[in-house]
Amino acid sequence: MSRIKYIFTFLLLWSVLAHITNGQEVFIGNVQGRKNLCLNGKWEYVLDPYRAEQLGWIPVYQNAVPRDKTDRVEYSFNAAQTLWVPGSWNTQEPELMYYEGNIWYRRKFDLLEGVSAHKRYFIYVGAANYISKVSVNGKNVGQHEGGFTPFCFEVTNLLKDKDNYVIIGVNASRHPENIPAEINDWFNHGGITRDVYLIETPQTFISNYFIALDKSTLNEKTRCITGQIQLNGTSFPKEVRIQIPELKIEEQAIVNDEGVAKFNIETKKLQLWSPDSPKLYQVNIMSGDDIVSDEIGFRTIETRGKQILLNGEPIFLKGISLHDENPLQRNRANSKDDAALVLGWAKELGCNFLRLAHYPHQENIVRLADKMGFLLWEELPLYWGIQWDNPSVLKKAKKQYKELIERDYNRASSIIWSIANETSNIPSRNAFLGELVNFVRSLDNTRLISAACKKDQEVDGHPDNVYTYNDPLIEKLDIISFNEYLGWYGGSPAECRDKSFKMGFEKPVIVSEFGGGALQGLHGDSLTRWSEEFQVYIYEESLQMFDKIEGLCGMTPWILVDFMSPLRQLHGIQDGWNRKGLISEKGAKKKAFYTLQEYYKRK
Ligand code: GCB
Repeated sequence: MSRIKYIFTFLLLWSVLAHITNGQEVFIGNVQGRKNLCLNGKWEYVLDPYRAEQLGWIPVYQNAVPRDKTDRVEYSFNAAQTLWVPGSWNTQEPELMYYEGNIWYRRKFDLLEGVSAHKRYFIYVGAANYISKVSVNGKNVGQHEGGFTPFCFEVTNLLKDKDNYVIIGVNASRHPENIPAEINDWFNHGGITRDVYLIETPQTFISNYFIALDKSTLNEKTRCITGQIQLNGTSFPKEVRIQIPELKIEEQAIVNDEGVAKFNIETKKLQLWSPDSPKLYQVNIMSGDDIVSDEIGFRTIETRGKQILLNGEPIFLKGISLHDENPLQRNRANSKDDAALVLGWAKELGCNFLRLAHYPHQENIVRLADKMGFLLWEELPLYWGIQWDNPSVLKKAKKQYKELIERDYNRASSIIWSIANETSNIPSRNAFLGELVNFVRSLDNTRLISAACKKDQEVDGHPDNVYTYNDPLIEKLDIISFNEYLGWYGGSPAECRDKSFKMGFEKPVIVSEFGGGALQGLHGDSLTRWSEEFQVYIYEESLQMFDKIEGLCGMTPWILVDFMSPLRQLHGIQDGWNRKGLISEKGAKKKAFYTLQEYYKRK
């Protein structure tokens, strides 16, 4: 072969392989709708608090076994203890309760149908907190940072028919340059906290799709569904097909050189999605021999002056805040049952809206919200102590937001992206969050953007009776949101009567947090701290105070259920739980649950 021909062949081969390389992070949407092998269950684990790997010992990911009786290998998965995946490691073994270091997990698997040369394979992890290193059959395939969003690595050339193993090293330590940073008011559940799958796809496959109602056609007889399908592979078909059987839609869309197909489809008699009527349509997407089906609802969300409009009509968001925890099991929520437990309580409370605080929750809850008719506020853990002037932190925030949007874009329930919680109005934060707002809007213009802000008085230190909101960040947001704990942190509930509100912007308002703590079963008069009666008193006064806000469009009181928090150590009362829930960690309702339920009945 001549030198030129050789180089040309090499380049060609390289460009082909560049598309199918192990270790490449690929986003695959709707994993439950794919052919997959679920790898949930018992995984063996090796504890590695001092990161022994860094000492140059045999790397754990190589899964070594002694060659003979003289050989030294100082770890073994074979006789190791096991942890459940998905699950928080902390509550599975007493000695892991406050462990935040490294744990290496191993899981063996066989491919029942054998490895196919015509297929591609990916390891998908719904979430692992906080940094994960993934290897398959002794080869590193990639690393992911961020504890709440999914990730996926290609492993096509690494698999055998039998005796495969995947090792995932998870590190849960907290650092100032992480998102979230070092201190939070929630439990830092470590480990592989969401589902793990091996996904099988054709050579060219539908990696993701973004489908929504075109809001400019809301009032037309033929409303349009608009979208984009992303293919992944080395060569693409000319067209993809989109079917919505119930609407008798069967359309084709042209695929461009990047594997992207855009479409705009006219519909007749399209029924809109709303909390009262959470209508979902089966949507099938087909490309060559790949087919993915989903259930998608169509709605619009926008603001007009001080109103929030769902499908063009003003709506009041009767909400509650949630952490992504199953309190009964002291675990990160990770299943459909976990989602059903809390959404059942929220329905009983009379809610049509939920704040999924303070980080992306499991996909099951978002999908169930679509089915049950809840509207959602979703957010990233841009919480206390973020390094606003560190460009690598901004990069991480963008990546985490992209992963969240890619996962949930097709969910009608999700209507608000919140970009931060209780951050101070300083130039570096304004620049960081300003850029993040632009980034989020550039990825998704089908939702509203907000952030839980603080009142001006918290920054200038001169509280008075008129609470003002002039944070310049609000200029870039669609909704004014703030957390307000008068009566619990400072002041007494009675002072709520003296307060009024001045908004510096003509925008709708959502009170994103308020409330106070109570130990379920502890009774006293309404001035006795931690009693259920005190919590009721705070709710009664706060609700009357917030009702005075012109443009109040909703609220998400803090919080539905008591949640684990190492910050909360008051013995006999908190014992590691933040007690602001309306329901205890054992599932018993406190009196204030009924106070809010009554208020929502009247709204
Ligand atoms: C807040 C935070 C939330 C805390 C809550 C509290 O403002 O946003 O994460 O848990 O107050 O209980 O103090």
